[in-house]
Amino acid sequence: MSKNLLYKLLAVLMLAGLVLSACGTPATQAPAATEKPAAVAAPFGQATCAPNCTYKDMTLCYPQLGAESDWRTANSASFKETAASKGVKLIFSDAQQKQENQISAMRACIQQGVNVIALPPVVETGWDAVLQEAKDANIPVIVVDRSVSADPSMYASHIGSDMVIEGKRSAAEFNKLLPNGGNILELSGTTGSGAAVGRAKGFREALNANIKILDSQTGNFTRAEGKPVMEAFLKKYAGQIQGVFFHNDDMAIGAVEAIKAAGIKPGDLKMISIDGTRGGFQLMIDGWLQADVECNPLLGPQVMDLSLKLMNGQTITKEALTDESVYYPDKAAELLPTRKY
Ligand code: GYE
Repeated sequence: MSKNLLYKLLAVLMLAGLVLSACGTPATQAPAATEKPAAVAAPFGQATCAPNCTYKDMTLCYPQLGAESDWRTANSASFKETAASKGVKLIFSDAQQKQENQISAMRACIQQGVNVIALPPVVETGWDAVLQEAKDANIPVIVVDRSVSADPSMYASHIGSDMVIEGKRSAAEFNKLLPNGGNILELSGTTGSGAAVGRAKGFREALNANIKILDSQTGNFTRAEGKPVMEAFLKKYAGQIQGVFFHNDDMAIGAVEAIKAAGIKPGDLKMISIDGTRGGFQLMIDGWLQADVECNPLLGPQVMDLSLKLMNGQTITKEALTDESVYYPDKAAELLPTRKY
């Protein structure tokens, strides 16, 4: 082969190499044909039966906070009865008003792999860690009744009453009952609970400036604690008060025992309470309460409806507050037989 021919052959080979490498795909880039489409994440909390899950597929955890009041008893019954009628498997526990018990009950439910946790938080703070654990396990949490201070991204929804409005409604009643002002006392609910915090806030925001709250003590939402708190109040403020505000009917019922024992007659003190239980209605009929601000505990059906939506991958409302009103003595006897709690 002549030198000339060799050069020509080499030049052709080099050109072919150049063309090939220009058409080829660089080694660092994977061929497009073998790329897999990115996996689309299922909506948070969606169950494997989605989109056809029914109530019978549902395991719902309800770590109830306690059994401190008639409101709470009705709330527990609402969950148990609704679950039984719909065929929902309900994991129910009673934390006896202790946050640590609610947290352990939640952890047991996470371990079991329930579909949804509905949490009625005894207090507002201290839920971040367990809410994160539920999130990591793909278990949505619906906050029920009282609120939590955690960031709303930590839970799926909050269903319950507007506690601030309940406080404002209570204040509006005192404004009407004591138009010339006066001194009142407050028996508040469990310290740090969303119900007590919200009611106290709304009450103070709407109370006329000429009505003074001389003192505020917790009765923990129970009859048992309402009575001694009222006894102590009556000793300390005898003759100085015109009214008492109760954060719930059970404390009012306990306190009325102390008030009766002190020889005070119905109507001598203006009294407003919250819940609208049968016990509260009876206090209105007997002349002790001048109004009872409604707080509805029958949340079972709504929570289970939202839980099913979550299981089926649907989006749900972030906050659902119940429509409520105020009851007065004039209709109390007529309405009492119709009361469900
Ligand atoms: O008013 C009270 C109960 O959180 C709304 O808790 C609930 C309150 C209710 O013990 O009776």
